[in-house]
Order: sequence, then C-alpha cells, then structure tokens
Amino acid sequence: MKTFFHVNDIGDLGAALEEARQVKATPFAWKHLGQDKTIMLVFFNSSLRTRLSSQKAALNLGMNPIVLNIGQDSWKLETEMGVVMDGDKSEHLREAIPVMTSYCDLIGIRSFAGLKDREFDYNESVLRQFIEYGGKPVISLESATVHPCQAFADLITIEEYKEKKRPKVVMTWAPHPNSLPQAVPNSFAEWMNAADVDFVITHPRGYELDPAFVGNARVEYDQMKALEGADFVYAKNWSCPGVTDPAQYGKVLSKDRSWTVDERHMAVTDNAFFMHCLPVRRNMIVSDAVIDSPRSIVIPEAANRTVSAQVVMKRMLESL
Ligand code: AN0
Ligand code: CP
Repeated sequence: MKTFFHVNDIGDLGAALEEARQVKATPFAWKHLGQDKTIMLVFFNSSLRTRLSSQKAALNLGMNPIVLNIGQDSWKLETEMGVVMDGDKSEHLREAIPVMTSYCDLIGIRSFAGLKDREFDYNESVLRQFIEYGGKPVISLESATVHPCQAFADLITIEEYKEKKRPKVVMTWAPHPNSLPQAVPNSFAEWMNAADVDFVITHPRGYELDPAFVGNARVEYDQMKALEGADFVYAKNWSCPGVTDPAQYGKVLSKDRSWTVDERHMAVTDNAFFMHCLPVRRNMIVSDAVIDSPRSIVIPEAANRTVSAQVVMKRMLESL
C-alpha cells in the first residue's frame, strides 16, 4: 500500500477487519516488520488521539516514530505554489517535503482544510505535494477532505459491537460554535457505504456533503425520523461543504441545539450505541447523559485508533 486516503486503498473490507482482529489480539506479533524503519508523523494541526495512537501503532510494529509539529517545532511552511514568500512562512513544502522524507520510510500527515478555498481543499493540494515530492508511502492523519484512520477505527468498532448482521447506522450533524472540516463525515460516509450496513445521513438543509462521499447513502432532513430504529448513532459537526452554494463554503450555518444528541433522540433508536470521533463538546454535540450512558462507546472507539493505524502501517511495511 502506497497511500491511505480512501476506503479503496485498504482493499477487501472483510479481510481488513479480520487483520484488525488479529492485530488487536496479538499487537506485538509483527515487531520484526518495523525494525530499523522510521515513520515521520507531521502535524500542521492539534491532535491528541491521532498523534498518540499513531506512535503506539508504530512502536507495536517495532518502528521508530518521529513527530514534528509544523510551526511550533519547525519553520512555518508555505503550502501554495507561486507565492512571493514575504510573509511569516520561512520555508516552502517543495523543499521541506523531500528533506523530511529523506529521514523516513513512511510518512503521516495531518493537514486540516483551510475552509477558505474549496478548490484548494477538495484537490487535497497539501497531500498531493507529499505524494509528488516525497516519494514515500503517505498516510492521511486527517487531511483536507478525509480522515481514513478514524473511519477504519469506526468500522472496526461497529463490527465489534453490532448485535444484528446488518445494523442501521445514522450519522447526524450536531451543533458546534466553530467552523469544522468535513473530513470526518466524508470518510465515515465513504466507509459506511462500502460496509454491509443500512446507512442514513441527517443534517439541516445547506449542510449537504460532497456527492463523491454521499454516494448512494440515504439523506433524511428530519433528524428524529432518521434516528428511528438506529443501532448506532454517529454524531459529528461539520461546516458548510459549499455543495449547493460555494460562497457558503466553511461557514457555520446553524447552531441549532435541538440537534444536540440527547435522551429524547436516543429514545427513538433501537437502544443504539453512541459514537463520536472525539474531541467532543459536551452539551453542544451530545448531552452528558448520553455520552456518560452505558451505550456510549466513544472510549473503545478511540482505543481502536491504534488498531486501524497498525493495520495500515503493517500493510505499508509489507509492501516496502
Ligand atoms: C476536528 C474536525 O472536526 O475535523 C478533528 C476531529 C478528529 N475537530 C475539531 O477541530 C474540534
Ligand atoms: N479523532 C481524532 O482524530 O482525534 P485527534 O484530533 O485528537 O487526533
């Protein structure tokens, strides 16, 4: 595997889930694979889970992780081509990428959407430069449009907790004070469409996700109706994807707290499990009562981030 951005990169999902099960059962069984290998984990944005689970996954495989926080530990980097660099950016990605990849075997990148220029974000302009100028396998640790390590961990979690062969999974938008990327809902939709689940997306009008990610998923604008009979409720905020009105891209269109997932919402489900990728804002996205309930699986979901990252790194090491 040379890149990990989309569900197709992992191939057959049944095989990937079986591999995840094995990795979780015996995490140190492939320690030889990473011997004398280095992974560079480059963060343009904050992270708790991704930075820790990626390092743990690398260590489980016997690999050396190096973490770099751009702009804090390093120079600030320019990401756009053709600009006169007379601002606060001291170095361009064009030089920084081949330098970084000369020190490692695999590279993981966290680079959120800027949420200003839809075309720049949806072209994955930063990630593309890492592929073009880096020459090493690249993992998206949440880039402009996707968060595949999260979606894979979410699928592993659903597989572990499901009580029906084909569960109903509902992804619901929920309010947040800030403008957040669409990477998490995009990837979750992409992975759920590929999995054997009954998948429904619900959000206020104007929050339509990019059709490339929505695929054949059912979209239901009535949140309560969407949640009826759900087995898993996956909450997430995202900003306006700018599909119906490009001028609204990245904007917060609603802070309607009637969309905050609370006991009233969970009551219409089939005793659903509650999921969220974290970090989560309590009583904005989800009420205390729901996230603290026995049906909340946000912590095992986060724990599975090590498993998803380890399967991806293992596959990459095997194909070096
Ligand atoms: C980020 C997002 O919504 O993309 C990271 C989630 C994993 N969340 C925040 O910035 C709060
Ligand atoms: N879910 C997730 O990616 O969390 P972090 O932003 O803390 O890495």
